Amino acid sequence: MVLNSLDKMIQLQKNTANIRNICVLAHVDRGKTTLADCLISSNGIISSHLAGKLRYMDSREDEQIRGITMKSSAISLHYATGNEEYLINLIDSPGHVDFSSDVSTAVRICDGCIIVVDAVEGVCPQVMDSWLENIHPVLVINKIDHLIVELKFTPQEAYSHLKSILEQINALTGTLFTSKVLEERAERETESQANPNSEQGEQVYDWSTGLEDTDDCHLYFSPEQGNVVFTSAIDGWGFGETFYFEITIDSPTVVRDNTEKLLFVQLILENLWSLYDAVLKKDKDKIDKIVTSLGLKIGAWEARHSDPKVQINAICSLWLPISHAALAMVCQKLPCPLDITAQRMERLMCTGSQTFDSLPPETQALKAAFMKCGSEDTAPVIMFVSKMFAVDAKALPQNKPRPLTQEEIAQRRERARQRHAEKLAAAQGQAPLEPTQDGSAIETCPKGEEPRGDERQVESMTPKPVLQEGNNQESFIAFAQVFSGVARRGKKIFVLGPKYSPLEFLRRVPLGFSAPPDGLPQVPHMAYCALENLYLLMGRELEYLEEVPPGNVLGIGGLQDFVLKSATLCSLPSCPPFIPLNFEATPIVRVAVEPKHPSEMPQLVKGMKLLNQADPCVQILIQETGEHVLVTAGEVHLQRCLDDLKERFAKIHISVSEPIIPFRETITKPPKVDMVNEEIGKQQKVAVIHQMKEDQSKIPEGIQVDSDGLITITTPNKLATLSVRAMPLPEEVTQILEENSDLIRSMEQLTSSLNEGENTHMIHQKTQEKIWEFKGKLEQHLTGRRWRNIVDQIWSFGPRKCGPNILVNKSEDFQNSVWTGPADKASKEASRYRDLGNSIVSGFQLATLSGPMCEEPLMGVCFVLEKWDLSKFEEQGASDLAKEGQEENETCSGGNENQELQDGCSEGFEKRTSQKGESPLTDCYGPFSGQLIATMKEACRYALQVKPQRLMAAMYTCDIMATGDVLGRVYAVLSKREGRVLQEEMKEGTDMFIIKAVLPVAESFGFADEIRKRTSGLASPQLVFSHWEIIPSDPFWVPTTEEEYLHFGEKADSENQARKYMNAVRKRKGLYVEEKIVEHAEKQRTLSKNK
Ligand SMILES: Nc1nc2c(ncn2[C@@H]2O[C@H](COP(=O)(O)OP(=O)(O)OP(=O)(O)O)[C@@H](O)[C@H]2O)c(=O)[nH]1
Ligand SMILES: [Mg+2]
Repeated sequence: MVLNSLDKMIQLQKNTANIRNICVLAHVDRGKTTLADCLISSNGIISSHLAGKLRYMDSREDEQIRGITMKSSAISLHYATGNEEYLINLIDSPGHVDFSSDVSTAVRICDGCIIVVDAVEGVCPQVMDSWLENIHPVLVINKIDHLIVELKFTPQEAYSHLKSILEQINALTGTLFTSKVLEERAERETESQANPNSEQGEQVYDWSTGLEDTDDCHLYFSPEQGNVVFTSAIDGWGFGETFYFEITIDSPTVVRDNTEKLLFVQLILENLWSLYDAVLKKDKDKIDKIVTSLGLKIGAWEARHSDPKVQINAICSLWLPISHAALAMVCQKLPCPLDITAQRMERLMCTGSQTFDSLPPETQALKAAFMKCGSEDTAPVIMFVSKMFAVDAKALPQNKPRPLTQEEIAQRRERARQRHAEKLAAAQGQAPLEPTQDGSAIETCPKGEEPRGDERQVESMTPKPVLQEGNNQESFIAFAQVFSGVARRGKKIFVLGPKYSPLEFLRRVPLGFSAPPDGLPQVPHMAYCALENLYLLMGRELEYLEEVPPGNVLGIGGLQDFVLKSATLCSLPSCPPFIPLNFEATPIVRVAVEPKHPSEMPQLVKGMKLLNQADPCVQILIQETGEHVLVTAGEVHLQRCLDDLKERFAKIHISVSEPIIPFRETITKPPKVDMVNEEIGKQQKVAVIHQMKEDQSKIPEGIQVDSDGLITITTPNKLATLSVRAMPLPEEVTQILEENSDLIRSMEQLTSSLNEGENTHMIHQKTQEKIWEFKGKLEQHLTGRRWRNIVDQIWSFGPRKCGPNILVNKSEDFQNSVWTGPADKASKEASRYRDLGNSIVSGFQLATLSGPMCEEPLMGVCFVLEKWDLSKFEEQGASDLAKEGQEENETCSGGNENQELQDGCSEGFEKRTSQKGESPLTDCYGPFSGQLIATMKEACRYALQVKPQRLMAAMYTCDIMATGDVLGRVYAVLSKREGRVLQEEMKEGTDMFIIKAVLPVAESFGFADEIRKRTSGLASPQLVFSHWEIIPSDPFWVPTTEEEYLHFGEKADSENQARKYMNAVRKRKGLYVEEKIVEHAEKQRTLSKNK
C-alpha cells in the first residue's frame, strides 16, 4: 500500500461515525471473495483487470488451489461519496461449513454484514447467523449474469424470479423476527412475574401484542429500502437503490406500483440484456451505440479484446460500478460502531446465566464507556480478540524492507556525494574533514565498509522487529476490535480469559484500586501485559500503526503468550470477559497423528500447540493411550489443519491415522419384531430367553441377576453389596440432558463449592429458575410407574459429571440428590455414607465413560442404585473401633498413595485396619473406597450387558442441491452410505432440487468427493454434525428363527452394520474381537485340492 493512503486510513480511523465494520456472509461459492476483489480494486490495491480472478483475500495456497476460502481476513477500504469519506473494514469470511467457526469470529467484531445470495439458487440459511449475533444485514443478489447467459431468462422472467427470491428471503427474515419478538416478550413476561411489583399486567396471555407493537418494516429487504443490490461480481457491475431511483424518479411518466415494475424491467434489465446480447453476438455497431449513448469511454485494449467477458466487464464496470453500488449501500444502511445498542452490549457482557443487573457496579459502569465509544484519555480501553492468526514473521511490516522517506533519500544522496568528494580528495592526496548536516564530523570508513552513522539513525526510526529469533518463525496476530478508548503501542492492559470473573478480582483487591501496581494479586484467567505492536489489516499485508482509535478493527502483535484463542482486553480489571463465540460446527472428525521419526515428537507437540492457537475450532487431545489427537470440524478442515501442521507449525513429516469415528453406547427396550420384521413369537421368545441365559452364564459367579436385570454384586472384601439396574432413558430426556450440559456443570460447581463450605457463591435467582425449569422438563418426560419420583432421586450425571446419563439413588439408608444435596447431614452414619458415596459416584462416572461394547462413552442410560448394603462394613467398623477403643482420632487426614479418590473417613478405617492387620480381607483387596469404585463400575457394566445393547452413531445433516437429471445418482450415493433422505423439495422457478438427508459420520469420508464426481460437479453436499442416533441392529445378534437363518444365512454378518462398527473400534483400541480367523475352511480345502 502506498504510504499516503496509510496516512489517509489513519486519519479516517479517527472519525468513528464514518467507520463501517462489515463482513461478507454467504454459503460456499456465492461469490463473496469475488465481490471483495471488486471492492478492493476500487481502492487501487489490485488492478481492475484482475478483480474476480485474483481472489486477493484468499491468500493461502490451498485456498487458491481449491477455490474456496478457508479463513476470514480483513482489509480496510476507503470510500468517498459527496463530501463524506468513509473507512470500511471489510472481512471476507469462508462459506464452507467446516470453517463456520471462522465466520463467528468475524461476525463478533462487525456491526453489519453483507449477505450474498445466488441469483439462481436463492436463499441461504446463513441469514440466521447475523440474527444470532444481532448484527444488521444488507443483501447482495449476485450472479445475475447467470440468468442472462445460462438460464436465458427474458428480462420479465428475470424480474419475477428476483422478486420471488426476495420474497423467500423476506419470509425467512419474517419468521426469525417473529420468533425473536415472541421470545423477548416471553422473557419480559417471566421477568415481570418474578418482580410482580414492577408492573401489574393483565392476566390474559396475548401472544400477538408484541408483534403489533414492533415495527419490522426496516428488516425486510427491498430495493426501495435501499438494502438490496443486484450484482454480477465476476463482470464487475451492480446496481442498487441509487440507480433504481434515478430511473424511476427521473422519468416523467413514472406512476408508481404497476408501471414501476415495468420500468425496472424496461429501463434496467432490458438494457442489460441487450448489452449482453450485443457483446456475446459480437455486434460491434450495437455495442458502440450503447457505449456512446451511455457516455462511456472504453479503453482501446478492452474494446478490441476478443473475449466478450472482458468487454462486458469494461463497459459495465464503468456504467454500473459494483463497488459504488455496494459501498454506498453499506455506508447508508449499516450502522457505525457508535450505534451499538445497549441490548447487544449487555448480551456481550453477560456470560452464562448471568444477568446484567447481577454484575458488580464497577462492571455495570463500563456500559456507559461502551456506548460512548470515546477516544479521550480517560476512556477505558476495551477490546475483544476474536481469534489469533499466524503470519510468517518475515511478512510483518517491521521485518520487511521499508521504502525510504524523502528525508532518508536526501540523506543518502548527501552521503554519496560526500563519499564521492572524499574519493576525489584522496586521489588528490588530501583528506578533508567536512562537517555534516548535524554538525558532527564523519569518520572516513575503510574501503568496502558501510558507514554506520546514519544506518543507526534509520534503525532508530523503524520499529523494532518482533521476532528476532530468526528463521522462518510464525508470529501470532490477534484479530480484534476496539470498543472504547484508544489502543496505543506500549499501553499496559489486562488480558481477561473467557473464564475470568471480575467479582473475584474485586474481592481480592481493595476498593478504590487505581493504577495497577506490580504486585497485583494472582487472579485466575487474568494477565497483565503491554500492547506490543498494532497493525492495520490489509488482506495479505499488515501496516504498522502507533495507535488505534475506538470502533476500528485491528491486529495486535505480541499477545501469543497471553491469549490462547480469544480474550477480552481492558485497561480496567472490572471488565467482564465477553460471552464466548458461538460456534455452529462441532468438531467431530478426529485423527491420531505421530511424527514419522519418533525423535521429532517435541516438534510435533509444539506444532500442535501452535495449531491449536491459530485455529478457532480445532481441538488437540492427548489420549490415555498416549496418542496425539486432532479433532476437526470436517474433512476439508482436517486437511487444512494437517497441511498447516506439516508446513508451518511443526515442519516435520507426520503420519496420520484413519479418521477415528466416535460412537456412543446405549441400551434400548427389547425389540418387538425380529430381524425379518416378524413379530417376536413365543418360540422366538423362548430362543431369546435361552440366549439371554447363555449371555448371563458369561457373567462371573458371585453376581446375581434377577429376571428384571437387577444386578447384585458384592465388593471383593464382602463388606458391601450393591444392587444396580440399568434402564434406557426416553429420547427426549437424553436430548434435554445434552442441551443442559452447561447448566448441569454449573450445578455441579455450585454443590461442590457449597460442600466445601463456601457460601460466597450466591446462587443467582435466574440460575435457580433455570435449574427448576430443567427439573420440571425432566419430570414432564419421566412419567409412568417406572419413573415415579426418579427425578428427585437423581444423584449424579455422567460421564464427567455433566453427561447424558443419570445415576439414581433409591437406597433408603442414604439419600442424596443433585437438587437438594445430601439429606440429614448431621448424623455420623450419614456422613460415612456420604464419603463412601463419592466412590459410588466415581464408579458410575467410570462406567459411563467407557461402555462394555467398545469402550465408548454411554448415552441415554439411567442407572438405579436400588440397594446399598453397608451393614457388614459397619459391623466391622464398629468392632474395630471397639477393639481400638476411642483413642484413635477420627481425623480424615493422610492417605494411601494408590488411592484414586480421597474420601475422608473411609481412609481412616482402612488405615486403621491395615495398620493393625485385623482385617485380612480389606488388607489384601486394597482400600475400601477403591473397591467400591471398581464394584460400582462392574455393576453398571453388567447391568448394561443384561439389557439389549445398541451403538449410537454420530449423524451429519446433509443438504444437497442438485438438478433433476443427477438426482438419481445422488440418491444412489446416499443409500450406499446408509444415508436417509428426510425431505426433497423442488426450488420454485428452477429445476433444482433441495435434498435434506442424514448420514452417519462413519460413512461420510469421501462422500462430498464421490457426489461431486458422480454428478460431474453438479451437486455438492454440505455436512454439519447434527445428532446421535441409535443404530437399530443389535451388534450381538445371531439368527434364532428359521426365517432369520433363511434370510441372513448362518453367519449373518452381512447385515450387521453395528457389529462392523463395534469390531472396528475394538480393533483400533486393541481389544479382543470375536471373529473367525478362518472363514470358509471347506473352500480352502477345495482350493488346495485343485492345486
Ligand atoms: N457467473 C458468475 N460467477 C461468479 C460470480 N461471482 C463469483 N462467481 C464465481 O463463483 C465461484 C466462487 O466464487 P468465490 O468468490 O470464490 O466464492 P466464495 O463465496 O468466496 O466462496 P467460499 O469463500 O469458498 O465460500 C468462482 O468460480 C467465481 O468465478 C458472478 O457474479 N457470476
Ligand atoms: Mg471466498
